[in-house]
Amino acid sequence: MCEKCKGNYYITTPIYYPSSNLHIGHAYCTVATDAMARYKRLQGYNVKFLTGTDEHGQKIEDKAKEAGCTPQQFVDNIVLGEKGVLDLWKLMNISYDRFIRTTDDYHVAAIQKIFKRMYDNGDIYKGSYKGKYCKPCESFWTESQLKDGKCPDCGREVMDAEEEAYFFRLSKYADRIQDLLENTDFLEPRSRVNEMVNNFIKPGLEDLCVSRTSFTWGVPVDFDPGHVVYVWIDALFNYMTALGFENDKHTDLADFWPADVHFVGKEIVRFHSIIWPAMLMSLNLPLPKKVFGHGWLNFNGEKMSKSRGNVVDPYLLSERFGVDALRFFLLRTFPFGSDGNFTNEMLISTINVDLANDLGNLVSRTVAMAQKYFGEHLPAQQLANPEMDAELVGLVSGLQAKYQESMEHFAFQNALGDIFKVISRANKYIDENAPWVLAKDEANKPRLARVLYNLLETVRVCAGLLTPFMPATSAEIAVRLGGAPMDWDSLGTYGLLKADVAPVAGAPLFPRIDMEKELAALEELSKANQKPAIEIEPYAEETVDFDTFCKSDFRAVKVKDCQNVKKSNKLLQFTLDDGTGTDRQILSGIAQFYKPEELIGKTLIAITNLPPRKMMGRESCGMLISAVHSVNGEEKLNLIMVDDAIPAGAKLC
Ligand code: ME8
Repeated sequence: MCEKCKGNYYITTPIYYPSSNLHIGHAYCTVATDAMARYKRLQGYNVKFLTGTDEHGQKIEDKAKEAGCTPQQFVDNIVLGEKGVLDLWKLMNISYDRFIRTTDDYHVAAIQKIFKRMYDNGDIYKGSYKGKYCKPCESFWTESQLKDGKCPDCGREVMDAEEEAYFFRLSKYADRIQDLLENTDFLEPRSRVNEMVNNFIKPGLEDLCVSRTSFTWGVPVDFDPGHVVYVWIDALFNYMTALGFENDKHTDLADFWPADVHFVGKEIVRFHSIIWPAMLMSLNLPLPKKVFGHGWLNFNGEKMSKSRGNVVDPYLLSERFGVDALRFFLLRTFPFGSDGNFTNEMLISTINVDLANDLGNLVSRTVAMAQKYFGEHLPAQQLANPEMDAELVGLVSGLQAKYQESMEHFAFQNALGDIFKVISRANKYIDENAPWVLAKDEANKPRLARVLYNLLETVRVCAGLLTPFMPATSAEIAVRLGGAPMDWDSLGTYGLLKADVAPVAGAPLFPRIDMEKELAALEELSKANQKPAIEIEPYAEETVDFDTFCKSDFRAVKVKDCQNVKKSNKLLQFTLDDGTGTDRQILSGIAQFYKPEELIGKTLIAITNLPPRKMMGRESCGMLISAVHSVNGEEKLNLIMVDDAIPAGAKLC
């Protein structure tokens, strides 16, 4: 630790599943962690901010298979590829100090040692697992833990699972965990403690299944081939392997463990507040000082999910509104511990009200007036008016302490709320003191200079305290204030801006947005960006030998007539010219996709040597060939239509 530092501070985000590109919900936690890390650095702490990706597990293996690549190629693309995880954190100005990937060699080797240590100390033992498995969550559940027979975390269907597996003696640690949760501040907010104790500990903690044999994309259990380590063990220990636990790649474990805080979303609090401390207890390791479970962002009242097509794209939003505005909005609007509802209207209105009107106007009016009335710099001769100034000066002087109190409790919304109260008060102070009236009389110049100084000093302190949230904006404001000091100590003292400050004008920091036009533009963009989810039928696994295939007689047929079949919603009855001179009748269950009249005259393909079948009392001699797929879960069907120049009866071969 350096001599000047206040101490070391270790903060982490969850490591993200690179199963698809990240959305604004993921960015929410990372932006919050970044704000906290920057705040601690501003205070003078030696900060280690860890983030990364959690790359193993069946979900990734399945997705890679679907994409036709190896799991490693699949995750590499989402982590390192264009607009991938690393690009996103760069765009969002995330100041992480270390990025871990659970596929990193040093982490894999460390997890093997950790697993073996718990096996050797008797906390991991071999048994057989029978239960329910939620594939998307990669979680095993007992019957009693299910909610209405479904996964209690995500509400999706679970499947039966049985396999030989290793177990971790979680039950052994139940009392110690309950004590930790109930009698310390380990887990916050407090409401999450009740949730954990009542839903998981009181019903009885069962031993945890910690290995899998049903897939291979994971850390192999080196002493028992065929088993891979449960992805949550692999994932949770990232917080320590990234510092050098059980590896030589890093060497800062002694400096930074135990972590000061893990920020995690509410659905993974269970893993972090029960399983994680139990495993650390098993290895006699110090526990992290705190786990904070933040809420979820919904979009227009619905859960953000790719399948619902409502995922908010951080790239698009940053491009249109700027990264700082987006970062600010996320932490200004939603209390960190609770769920929030993201809407584009709220985003635009926050930018217009707080950033364009309040902050942006304060900066540009103050700088413009200083330049207009005094030219290059303010005169040092200034006249205070305690009666007029006391309230604003008092608010600015006390701001840092209030802000610190909120930041220490991760109450970002309150910290920002306090800053913006001061900004509003400063705008009111302009109206009360009417600099444009003071400017009319030369004798009032010292008073005018002090009014402008008070405003510039207010801007300095507010902008300085905004640094963790809007780093680029704060840096720009420091320039506009002629290189004003914004270090932590200076932000707690009123009057450190030089009296003869030379402010610098610039373009509006946050131009006002036309709400209606912007909403319409976003709507258009989101439509254009929404890729339909197309699903195709799985390919047949069984092969057909060539001679059998050749027996199928495919022919071009022309539709002479087509009718709905009475009392059937599905069937169409076709009268077809098949080139033989005798009409052929085929019935086809495609009435929901076509109106009979639109098919008359078309040339289709039929397989003609199927045995005749009766449908609704009518004979069908063959089958029409069509292509099927589904879009966003809706079934689609297209008859195969060919060039009308192909004569009826032409054989396909
Ligand atoms: O859970 N609003 O990864 P993940 C707020 N790999 N937060 C959200 C959100 C939303 N709409 N959607 C997701 C994992 N998150 C594990 C973590 S840590 C050892 C392993 C948050 O990519 C979610 O709550 O599914 C979680 O904290 C984080 O994004 C990563 O989610």
